[in-house]
Amino acid sequence: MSPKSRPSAGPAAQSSVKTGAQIIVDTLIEQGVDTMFGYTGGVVLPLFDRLYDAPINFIIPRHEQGGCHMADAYARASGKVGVMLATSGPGACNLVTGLATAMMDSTPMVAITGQVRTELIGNDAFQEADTTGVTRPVTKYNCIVKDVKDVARIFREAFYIASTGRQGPVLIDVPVDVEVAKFDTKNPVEMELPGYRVRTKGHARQISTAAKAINDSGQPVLYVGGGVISANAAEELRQLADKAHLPVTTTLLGLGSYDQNRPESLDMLGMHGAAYANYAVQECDLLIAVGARFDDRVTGKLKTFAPNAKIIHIDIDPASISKNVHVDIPVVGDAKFILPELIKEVEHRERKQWFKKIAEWKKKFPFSYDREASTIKPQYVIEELCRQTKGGAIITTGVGQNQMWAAQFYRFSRPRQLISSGGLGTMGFGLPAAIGAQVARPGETVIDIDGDHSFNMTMTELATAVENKLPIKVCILNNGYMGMVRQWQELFYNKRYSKSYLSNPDYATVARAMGAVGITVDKKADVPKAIKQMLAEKRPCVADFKIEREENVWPMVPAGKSLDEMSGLDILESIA
Ligand SMILES: Cc1ncc(C[n+]2csc(CCOP(=O)(O)OP(=O)(O)O)c2C)c(N)n1
Ligand SMILES: [Mg+2]
Repeated sequence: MSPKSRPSAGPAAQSSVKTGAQIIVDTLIEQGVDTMFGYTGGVVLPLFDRLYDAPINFIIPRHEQGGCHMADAYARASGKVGVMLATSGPGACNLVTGLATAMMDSTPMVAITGQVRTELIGNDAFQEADTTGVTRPVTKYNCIVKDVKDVARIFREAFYIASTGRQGPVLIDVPVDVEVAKFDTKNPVEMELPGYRVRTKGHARQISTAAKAINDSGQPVLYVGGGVISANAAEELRQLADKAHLPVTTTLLGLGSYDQNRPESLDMLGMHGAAYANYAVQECDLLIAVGARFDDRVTGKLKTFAPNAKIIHIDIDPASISKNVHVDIPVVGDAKFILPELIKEVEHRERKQWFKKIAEWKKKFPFSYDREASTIKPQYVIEELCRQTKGGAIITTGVGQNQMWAAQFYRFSRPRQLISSGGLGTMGFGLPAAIGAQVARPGETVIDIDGDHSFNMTMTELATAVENKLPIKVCILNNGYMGMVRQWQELFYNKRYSKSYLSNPDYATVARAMGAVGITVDKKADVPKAIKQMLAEKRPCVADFKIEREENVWPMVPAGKSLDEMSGLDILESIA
């Protein structure tokens, strides 16, 4: 039915007496929501009825997990709160992976779930699941609304909690009788969060202590995480690095917070990070962590992590301080406020010896691969993508080797440019994330660099991209294998490739069947023109690159080893 022929909402929409469903929609609009994702079902019908003519762009995924990843990526790409709506029971349960993904990567999201009637809760009613129980560990906060008078307050609180402090997903469960109950909304409502405190400004003395440590350091490293991007503090970070003259390494989620084309960039650190970043961290005398949480993929063996370094940790989340690594100078607060204060007190230092050492490591161990190979190397596909998009595309990824190669070989220069599941490592994130990012940033080129098996998990969402006319590009680095698992089996299980191979469909045919463009690329010489065609397509486009099947990601810090105990350096050195 066209919007013009829709039956009107009627005079009830004008009155201050409103249903819970109408209050929810009004609160969403008040919170600035103009786009949301959701899937219908019995107990959310009153809410969907109110959304019928609401001024909200509504995207329907093919599976609630996909919708949750879309809302997550929409938030990461836009800086706004992502909103996802699902029905009770199976719909709500399908959100769990998406919520856990958002939780681990601190994405601001509000998930709304319908629930069975209040009087039926606990009765094993049809499509009943204990949604707040199931999602408690994977949300920053969740609650069930039991009374219509609380709807507006709880929804405002949800947006506030999701988007302040260490951001994260909040879930509100709404029984269907609360959606239809009426309430007079003429009195204003206030949030009631007496126990929720957010520290924004850092402690002045701690900031001065940090500045002194930076000024005194001969071999510092700035170690930056996704928190700098969430805080919209990339510009302040650049100014700090510039003024104090600091080399900068980032985590996977921190990529884009600092322009990788700048000479001070050490690129990504950690398990598959740059050798020069890992060596610099191991040899530094001062590690300045900003919005990063010392994840095990970053630190390697904790006991020997940055053994000579004094550690400064700037973070909004007090619970992250000294959680994994002992911190000498903690500064709790928002990087957006703290970095300008720090900049005032730091001084320029030449650090000639230190930068010389770093330049030597960079020269000796760059990210590299066999450029002369006759097969399609995945790294070549990504380098060519980066070249043709001039490093300007928004990149989403699957999980596995594809994700690590994307991080190593695309050059990120601005925040919110890489959208990847870091903490949870969720295969199937890439395609729905590309959709969410493209919805958030309509004019930009959005490319999902995916693994074949990651793509298999949520490829049904290609239909969502087609339906919404989103010109996303999907580059499948198709090695047939669950490549990262195969790599571990090669290195640690004597090449016993147990259950890490599955046959795949012909992706170009799948894409065409869904109304997208499909391209198969099986010759190295065809890579540039296939990418050119893909970038020119107005419709969603899937390019299936049949890559070298047993390529490995180097370097690699084997689990439990120190950051400087990298494998594969001999390979990098020999082809550098
Ligand atoms: C949902 C989910 N299930 C299982 C895993 C474990 N896992 C990590 S990487 C990987 C293989 C990924 O294969 P593919 O998407 O083809 O990427 P490749 O490594 O080949 O680039 C698996 C199974 C995961 N990360 N997520
Ligand atoms: Mg694969």
